Amino acid sequence: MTRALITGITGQDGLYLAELLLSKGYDVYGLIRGQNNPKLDLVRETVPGVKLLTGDLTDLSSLLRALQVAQPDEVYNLGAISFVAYSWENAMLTTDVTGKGVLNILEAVRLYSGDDPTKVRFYQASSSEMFGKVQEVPQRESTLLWPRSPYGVAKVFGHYMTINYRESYGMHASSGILFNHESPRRGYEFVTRKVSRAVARIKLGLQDDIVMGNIDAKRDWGFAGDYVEAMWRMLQQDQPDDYVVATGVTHSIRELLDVAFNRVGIEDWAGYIKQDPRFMRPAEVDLLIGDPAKANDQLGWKPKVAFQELIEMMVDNDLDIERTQAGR
Ligand code: NDP
Ligand code: GDR
Repeated sequence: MTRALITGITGQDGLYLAELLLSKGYDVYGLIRGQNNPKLDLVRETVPGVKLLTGDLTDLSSLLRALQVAQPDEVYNLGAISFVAYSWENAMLTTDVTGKGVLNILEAVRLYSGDDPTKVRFYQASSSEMFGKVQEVPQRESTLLWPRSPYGVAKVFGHYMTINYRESYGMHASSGILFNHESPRRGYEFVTRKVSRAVARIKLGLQDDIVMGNIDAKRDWGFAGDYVEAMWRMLQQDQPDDYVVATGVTHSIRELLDVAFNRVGIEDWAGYIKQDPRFMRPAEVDLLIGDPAKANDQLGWKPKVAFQELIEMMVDNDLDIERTQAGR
């Protein structure tokens, strides 16, 4: 039985990846932090087959202990402070977790692996946010990185550290440069989920408007359930490598608003939107669009869920949640 350890098990991707690996017959371990993590029950209910271990990416010894218990063949490092806006207000914490945390887990895996650097296959959750002020359209594996946020800078550190451990020690370490991916499990702080919930609440008469930041930014949005499949495929390759994972299609936040409001029968949404500098970023990433050709060719990976279907799925899910809560 293949054994896997996932950091970030309480997050959107951790849950989808755990479901995927369990469905493939893996023995799955998840790293959970804190002495009373509020998401513990959610993980236990969603993926009851996962064995939970306590640990934190800032604590090297906790990572070593987790590796010794899990004895994994594959490690997926999904743990991070992942909200870009938050990273300006907590730049050092973001650096410690999202940046240095990668070094900690790479070092833990190296020490755990002893004389066999390929004993464990390692996946690093890199991000399109590393492209920041984009130097090429669309963005591919070779595009120059130009991060625009403390989060993006921390991810660049983790990305290059992963490459460095591969080149220095011969580790089977791969980095997935994933573009935005969403789902009904997305955190409410991210723009798609903020919009899907607010639109559901407006439709049900529970909310009057949505206060937004920059609605002209463009993102290449895919479905998280599709993207975890690409992570797994990377670790099944004979050779470790880096891959862009994206749909190759970009949409503005205005288009996101169009699809979400149309789903509940509202065509003219302008009157429901307020803008507030509070949600504007000190440096914005204006346009992201990925070229997934390498992942298509080498991993045989293709996204299945397109933008409109994704947003409609999220709005429908939030309508159900809000209706249930309002009925209580
Ligand atoms: P989430 O924000 O949903 O999940 C982040 C996870 O990291 C949570 O489980 C969180 O645990 C955990 N975490 C936070 N701090 C620590 C720490 N100090 N030690 C260990 N774990 C910690 O993110 P996603 O699931 O959306 O993303 C997964 C990964 O992929 C992240 O690294 C993210 O940066 C990256 N990524 C995401 C993209 C996306 O569009 N979703 C795109 C590209 C990259 P807790 O619940 O305890 O806070
Ligand atoms: P992003 O996602 O920063 O791309 O990072 P987010 O959904 O937070 O923002 C996308 C774009 O929407 C604009 N925006 C708003 N964003 C939020 N959150 N709230 C608002 O009210 C709002 N109004 C406009 C933003 O300015 C931005 O342009 C996500 C995270 O999952 C990262 O961890 C991951 O690495 C990248 O995607 C790829």
